[in-house]
Amino acid sequence: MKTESAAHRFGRVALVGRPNVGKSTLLNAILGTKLSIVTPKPQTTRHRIIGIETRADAQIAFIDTPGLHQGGKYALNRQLNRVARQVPEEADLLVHVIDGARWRDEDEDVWQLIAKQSVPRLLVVNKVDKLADKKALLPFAAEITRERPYAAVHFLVARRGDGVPALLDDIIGFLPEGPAQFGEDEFTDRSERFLAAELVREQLMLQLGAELPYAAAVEIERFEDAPDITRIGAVVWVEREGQKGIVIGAGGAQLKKIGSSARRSMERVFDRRVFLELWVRVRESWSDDAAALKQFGYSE
Ligand SMILES: Nc1nc2c(ncn2[C@@H]2O[C@H](COP(=O)(O)OP(=O)(O)OP(=O)(O)O)[C@@H](O)[C@H]2O)c(=O)[nH]1
Ligand SMILES: [Mg+2]
Repeated sequence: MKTESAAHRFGRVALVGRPNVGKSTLLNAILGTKLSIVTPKPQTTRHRIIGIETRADAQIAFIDTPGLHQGGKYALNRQLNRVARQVPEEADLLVHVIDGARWRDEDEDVWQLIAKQSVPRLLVVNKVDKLADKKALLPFAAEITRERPYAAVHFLVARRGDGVPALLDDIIGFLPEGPAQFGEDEFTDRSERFLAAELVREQLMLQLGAELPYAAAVEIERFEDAPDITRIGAVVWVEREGQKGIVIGAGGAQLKKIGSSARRSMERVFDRRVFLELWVRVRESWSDDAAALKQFGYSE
């Protein structure tokens, strides 16, 4: 019997959903590497980040997005939602991620957004490990899809990678035929400089409580590659003098802890030694200031 190899496929796949449902966790699980930062707090992702998966038969450019949300009142919130709203327009396939068997108003907002696109939509019910009653899943999915035409539904535990290979196979089947658009060894559109800033912000979000994670932005001032080490200098911008003290901590202990965790993540991701210096500075109400958002790389 003659075997014919399937045509090569290429497509852009947007990961969309409200904040905190596991979009970035899913991206990292698909790529098998850490690209997008993940924290238990909503509004972790602030940028459109492309992660490229290259296989023999297909190349897929996954686009991670900020969670579409209600109620945010600052220019930063509007910018995050602007990115979340734009991305579906450039995708060949939309993957809508939700958290367990719950459908909130913000999930409905995402559906309303993607329903306008003429490309296929997949529903990913993530975090099914948290559900005590797994029997509720199928009736829930049937109810959601009755009036909302998703092309398929997948149940996932993105944090453990459960369900990810089957989802990936399904995604490839929906993509148009076409040649690869990125080099074989390219895995993102983002620079190491960008990833370094994100890894510092991840530690700020993980280690600081209350409102501080939302008041922090990171700007890389120095990024120098030497043969044996990369030297990175970064500024943590906060909105008020009092926040500066919290980030620095007694005797500088908090900032030191943030810095050493971020440095270790960078060494893992970049696979080389890193020397990291952090400074904390105040930029009054930056998250509601268009010029500051631009300076910190939030508007493209
Ligand atoms: N129990 C469980 N937790 C998960 C799973 N996937 C992700 N999480 C957790 O959910 C939280 C949010 O994950 P993220 O990947 O940052 O979510 P996101 O949708 O990218 O969030 P934003 O960037 O804020 O929009 C983190 O604490 C993850 O570890 C899962 O399958 N099961
Ligand atoms: Mg995210």
